[in-house]
Amino acid sequence: MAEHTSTQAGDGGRLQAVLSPEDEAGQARFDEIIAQDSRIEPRDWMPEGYRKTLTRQVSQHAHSEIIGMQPEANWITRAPSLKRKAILMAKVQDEAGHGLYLYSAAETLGTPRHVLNEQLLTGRAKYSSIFNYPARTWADMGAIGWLVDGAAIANQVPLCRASYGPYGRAMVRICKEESFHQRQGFEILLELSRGTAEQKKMAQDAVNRFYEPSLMMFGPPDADSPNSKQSMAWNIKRFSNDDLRQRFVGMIVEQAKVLGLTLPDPDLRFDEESGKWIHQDLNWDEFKAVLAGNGPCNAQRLQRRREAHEDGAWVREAAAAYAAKTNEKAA
Ligand code: BYC
Repeated sequence: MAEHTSTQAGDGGRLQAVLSPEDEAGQARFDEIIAQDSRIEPRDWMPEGYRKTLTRQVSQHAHSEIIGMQPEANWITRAPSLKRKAILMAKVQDEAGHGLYLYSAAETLGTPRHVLNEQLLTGRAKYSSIFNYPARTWADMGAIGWLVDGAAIANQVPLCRASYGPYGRAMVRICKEESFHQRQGFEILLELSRGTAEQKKMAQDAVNRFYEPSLMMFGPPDADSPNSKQSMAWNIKRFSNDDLRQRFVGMIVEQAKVLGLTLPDPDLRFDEESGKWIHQDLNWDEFKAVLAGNGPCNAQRLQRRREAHEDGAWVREAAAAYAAKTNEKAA
């Protein structure tokens, strides 16, 4: 483990990390597993950088699921029918479940959940930029399902093959549920698009507002993505941010036609020569502002999360008391 690692002056007087024989063997085994495209499990030796990167990505992902419940939960009481309400409630509950699988996967890397939660509540941890945009109309439930869950699927299906076992396995179930979410969003938009002129306008307006933020979910352009190269070398990420964004654009262009809606992008076209979709330049200044906490809803999302955490204190206390009692009895 890294605790055994010492440093000594190397060539030119620079300090170099020296691995203990135990670490050297661990590193060799780790490299072999990665080269075989096989899986690392929690008890396996892993480099500290790998552990850190995964803890960062998996916990950010978990936070995104939990914060991501808010824009939709906001519409449960205003869903237009009992059927829509039941479906939306099931979807929001699914997101809570995804958060739980992902926190559990992150904990296997050694950081306890209360620490991860603290990072979220104090605003130190990131979560997906998309959830800092407001859900203004019922049609936004359609646009979020179609575009946000659609982008999530495009990004997450390759993560089912992530080299870290608990993360990859959690992603399999999450992706199945995300597919249902995407379809329910598509179906909401389809119904609105085939409805009155006013309903169609509402659907188009929602797509207009969520198009660009959903493309930003894939992260910064490859040239500005500090983590991609190493994460791909470790078989955590399988495709670059731009490659996944491309796939997503190709997917929604066709689906928009079926919906009878347009994508608000005057530059959108397929370039035969490069085999790539050309889309408008995304507003990366806005993306940075959202990540820095200055998006339209950052403050509200965190405040609501803090309140929910406080409101849930009695549940945690009751669960801890029950566990203590059960342990006492067993002893
Ligand atoms: N928002 O080097 P990069 C869902 C950060 S779906 C916020 O490319 P990486 C859901 C990035 O963390 C959404 N931050 O990073 C759907 C890094 O920050 P630090 C969640 C972003 O990790 C429906 C920095 O920018 N999905 O949950 O290689 C309903 C540099 O970026 C974003 C996942 O989390 C962003 N959009 O690639 C409810 C999927 N993009 O930590 C819920 C798993 C980048 O270095 N995660 N950053 O300071 C991933 O696949 C990757 O972490 C990313 C970023 C593609 C997001």
